[in-house]
Amino acid sequence: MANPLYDTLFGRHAGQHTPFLHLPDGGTVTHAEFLSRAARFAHVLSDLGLQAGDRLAVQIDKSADALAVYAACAQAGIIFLPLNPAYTADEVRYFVTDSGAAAFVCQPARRDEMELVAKEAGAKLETLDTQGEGSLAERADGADDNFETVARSADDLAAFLYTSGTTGRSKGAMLTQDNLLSNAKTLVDLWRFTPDDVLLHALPIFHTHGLFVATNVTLVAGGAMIFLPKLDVDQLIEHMPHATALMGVPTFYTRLLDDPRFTRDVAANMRLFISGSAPLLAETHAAFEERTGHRILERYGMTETNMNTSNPYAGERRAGTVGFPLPDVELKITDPKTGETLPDGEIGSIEVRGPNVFKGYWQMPEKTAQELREDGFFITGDLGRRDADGYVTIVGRDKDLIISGGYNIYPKEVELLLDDQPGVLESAVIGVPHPDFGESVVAVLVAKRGAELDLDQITADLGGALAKFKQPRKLIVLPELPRNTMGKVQKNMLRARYGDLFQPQT
Ligand code: MCA
Ligand code: AMP
Repeated sequence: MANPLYDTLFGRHAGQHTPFLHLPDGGTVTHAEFLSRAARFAHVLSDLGLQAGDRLAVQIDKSADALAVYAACAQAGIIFLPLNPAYTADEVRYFVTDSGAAAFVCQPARRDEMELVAKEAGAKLETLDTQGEGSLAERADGADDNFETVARSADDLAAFLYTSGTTGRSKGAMLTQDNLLSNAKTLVDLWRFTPDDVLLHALPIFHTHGLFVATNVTLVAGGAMIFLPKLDVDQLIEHMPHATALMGVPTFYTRLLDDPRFTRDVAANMRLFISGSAPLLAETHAAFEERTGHRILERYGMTETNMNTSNPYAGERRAGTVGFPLPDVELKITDPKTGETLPDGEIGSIEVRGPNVFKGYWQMPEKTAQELREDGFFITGDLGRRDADGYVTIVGRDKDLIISGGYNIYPKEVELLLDDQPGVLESAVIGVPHPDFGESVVAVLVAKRGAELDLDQITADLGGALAKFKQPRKLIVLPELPRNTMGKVQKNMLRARYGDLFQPQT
């Protein structure tokens, strides 16, 4: 029976004994092996009672098995909800509960911590690690490796990805099969992926970039991946001579450039370097070309939309721009106040429409209506302009958002926790330039009258509540926050004042 996502990404490779994943230990997983593992997981999930349309939340480390669970969800019609392993139990509780997940798979080492989370959410708890251990893996070992694919249509939901909000409450972006498939097919054509491609994959697989862009594109093209657990420059340099393409956030490229062993020779077999998720500095673009002879191809996307724009494969890859709208994506620049379309060259709100645009936020009709217009245009919250020759440049954000190493941090979420700390009157969380992560988190605190702030205690408290990457790298105490005449905190003044906090001292 038809299931476009499963058939197009996975099913088409049935019976193929060619490599799909090259693992860092030298092992290889063929397409056929991968599909039988996925089928086993699909049996386990349906034996657990999960049916098409149910949500499966997973917070596990990257591995071939972890990817097979994604394929299993596609095959069984289950909505896949991946979560960053860095999230604390407090953070996870919200996602598992809000999504109404029928089951939750966590790392075996965190089972005790997550038992209560799963219980409160009414979700079954299973475990899986990177060594093929854990209750889910054990069940899969004994399951049948042939699973009858559950029929789904292109409009059915395939995944929920949670994206934080400016109000501090995360929203579950509902992505359909067609959202994912249309984008993957478009990117395969645009970036000229073929079965000969070997993608160096060092991104996490719980976000759009590593899961839907990198993995789906490779699967649609029928290529293979060198599947590394995380970014490790030693490993990138070791494996690059056997790869043809790399996708990374800008930190990948700055770290490669920081290593003198990364040379033109190391990159000689590569045909394409792609960057996204955060702005790539023009100087990184130039330094990379000088070192390797390659011009990085920068593209722009979002959790809610997959990819929206890309620099051209054959034409000029213009540094500092995110290129042109994808062939099936309409993009307009609008006045943030009136929504009127602005002429080329003017800065405004970036809005996009196309088969890539999500269905809405799970159980949040008002939020959906605020951002997704009735005519299908999605208000991205990014500010940009389009040149006369069509290149789009992102100039800033209309949303209060920090992007650190490609991870999004919504200041409001951190501020709400800081404001609850003993002695804190108010707080402002800002992003300041950081040489490695692009931006880094800084918190500015104001104490209540007569109170003495215990910054070590505050840091420790935040540590228990927030994933490490969201935690402020620095806490600063001021007598008051700068405000405009309307009483609004002027974060731009704080950003200017602390802009060189992480810059190397000369
Ligand atoms: C790790 N740490 C971080 C970050 N990552 N801190 C701030 N920002 C980060 N991004 C912390 C850890 O908690 C740890 O703290 C220390 O830094 C080192 O941890 P480690 O795991 O070794 O970090 P790393 O391997 O150096 O990771 C940095 C990284 C990684 C490679 C930049 O964060 C990464 O892979 N980022 C990619 C994220 C991504 O895929 N984004 C796409 C989202 P301590 O040492 O103190 O314990 S999708 C998206 O944005 C849209 C759709 C799009 O357009 O793609
Ligand atoms: P997320 O919500 O994690 O999907 O992050 C999406 C956001 O990342 C976008 O709204 C942009 O602000 C940012 N982003 C993605 N790609 C780029 C890029 N190439 N340049 C600048 N910002 C980007």
